Amino acid sequence: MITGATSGFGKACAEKFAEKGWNLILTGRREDRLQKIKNNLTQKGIDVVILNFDVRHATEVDSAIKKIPKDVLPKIEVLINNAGLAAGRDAFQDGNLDDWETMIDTNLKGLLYVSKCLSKIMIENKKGHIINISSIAGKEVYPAGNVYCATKHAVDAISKAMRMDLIQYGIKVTNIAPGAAETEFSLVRFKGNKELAKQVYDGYTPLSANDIAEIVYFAVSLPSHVCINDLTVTPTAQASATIFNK
Ligand code: NDP
Ligand code: 8X3
Repeated sequence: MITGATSGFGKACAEKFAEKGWNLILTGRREDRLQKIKNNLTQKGIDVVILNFDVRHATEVDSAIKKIPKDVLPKIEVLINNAGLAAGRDAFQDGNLDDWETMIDTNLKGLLYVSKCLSKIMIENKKGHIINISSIAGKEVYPAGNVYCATKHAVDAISKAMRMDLIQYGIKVTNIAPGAAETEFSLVRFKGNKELAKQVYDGYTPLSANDIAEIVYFAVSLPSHVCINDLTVTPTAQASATIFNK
């Protein structure tokens, strides 16, 4: 199951896992995109369940997960908690409260709601692997990154906490912390401003969504006794959240 599969890392993970023959549960708010991805993968022989919901609302999460067909539940092996976003890049004192709520509700609370439901299914199944997509922003703080960085630090912390509590059920938890990757992320962060979004990736080669999908797939395909706890990946031209070789 991949949250936020309509774009970027989530869509690339869907394509990578499908290429390897995995059946998928794909989620997101943009139903047209989910349907298009489903049609494409179904033609390749992959079974795809799409769940159209907003991770910010616990009741929506709960009722969407209840729609997963009963025969699919025992087959759920992996949850990729990917849905997330940055909204704005303002100094703390100028922060927009709606942006703050959106990031906290999506990146932290949404991940918690989905994981609570799925961890129960994985406990029933007596196996599972939860991959949390955090960020370099969960390892470091940068100017005007404030609340986004706080939500990703929280993902880092909750990954450690989940690993401790789920260890007794043999469930793996992997935290992945990417640096700059060119997806729709910056377009969303800068609210559709294409020029500002483009500037983020000017002068160096950023990571691609496919790079992250390769890494997620690698983490999932390791033997059952091996668990990558935490993995930070940046473009070669990025040494920290703020140091780039441009
Ligand atoms: P994209 O904007 O390309 O994709 C984000 C995905 O999240 C979309 O599929 C979107 O689907 C989904 N999403 C956002 N809000 C919600 C919501 N409320 N409910 C359900 N789904 C939602 O960005 P990326 O692929 O880059 O981002 C994926 C993850 O990676 C995020 O958690 C991001 O913070 C993280 N990340 C990104 C980095 C980058 O540089 N790109 C680096 C490090 C981490 P829809 O709009 O259809 O709901
Ligand atoms: C996305 C990468 O550096 O913009 O999480 O926070 S960064």
